[in-house]
Amino acid sequence: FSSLNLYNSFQAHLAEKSGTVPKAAIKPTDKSIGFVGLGLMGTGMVMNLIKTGHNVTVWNRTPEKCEDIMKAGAEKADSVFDLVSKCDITFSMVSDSEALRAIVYGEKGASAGMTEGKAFVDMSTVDIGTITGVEAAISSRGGRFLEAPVSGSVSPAMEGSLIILAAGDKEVYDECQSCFQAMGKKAFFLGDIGNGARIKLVLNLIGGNIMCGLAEGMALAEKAGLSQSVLLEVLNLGSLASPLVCGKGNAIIAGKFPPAFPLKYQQKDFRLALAMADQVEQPLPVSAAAHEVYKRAKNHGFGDSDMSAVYRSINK
Ligand code: NA7
Repeated sequence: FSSLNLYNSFQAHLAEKSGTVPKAAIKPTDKSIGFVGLGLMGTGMVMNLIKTGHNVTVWNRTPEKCEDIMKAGAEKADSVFDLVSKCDITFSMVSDSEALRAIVYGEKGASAGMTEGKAFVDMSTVDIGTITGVEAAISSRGGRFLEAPVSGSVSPAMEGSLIILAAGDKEVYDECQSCFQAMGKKAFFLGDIGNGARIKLVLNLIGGNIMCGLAEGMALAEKAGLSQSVLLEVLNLGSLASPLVCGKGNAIIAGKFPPAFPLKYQQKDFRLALAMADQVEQPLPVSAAAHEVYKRAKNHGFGDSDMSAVYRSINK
């Protein structure tokens, strides 16, 4: 029994415990897969699809970003229309609602390329109105639609350990299983369209609030002459320990904020979550204040830095 066998059986045991499928055991669907959006998230996600044997074609607005992916084995399409026409299932991972509308509508867009039975799966974080509009546009052409936003930032996208929050067409969800196993560690089916976006916004609202609290605490510690390193060590040993507190706390101490989750997207998600709260008449006074903190940080020029750069505009 070699150590590699032991490792693989350990991985399989871990996977069984956590409900995930080990990457080597994934049986890729024979459907042709399209992918739009080779940004920070999309690049890792596509690489994991390719590595697990999926047949992938890509399109990105800035075509140069397709080059490395093509070297890894993907084909390239000339437009979103071309991509959707060639593929059975097309995924998208673009920046925001506006970007999703830009790739779906219009004569070179995804809805124009839809025919009976094809599927479109959006994995971006967008507002609920945009998701329901896109679903209607895809369905009106005979296509099937699933929303599948993700929990997790760049590292989980690279590792294939995202958490996938899907809603909409259950049949498409089932057909996407090998892709979701490649990109994530667990996928949830949440029922009606909009529920994926809703839970994603709630999650990011919680994460953004925790980040603000951590940044204020770290700033207060420094102003009070306390060691931020000791504070973080204490946090990491106690009930508040989490990958977020540890990772973002270290970023604050190092003074380096490379984008794992860009601050501009954290601010966008606060905006969308506050709009959702308004619709269901849920007051969110703490989140409304935190949103202002992110808006100010964006105005201070930290939009493209990681969300933890909110510390910079708090500790002035
Ligand atoms: P990035 O790294 O900012 O990448 C955004 C992607 O979206 C990138 O491929 C962009 O193309 C694409 N994009 C943006 N606007 C458009 C328009 N108008 N048309 C077509 N394509 C567009 O974002 P992340 O990967 O970090 O995040 C993606 C999502 O996950 C987002 O919803 C987050 O909230 C969570 P480009 O390369 O700039 O030409």
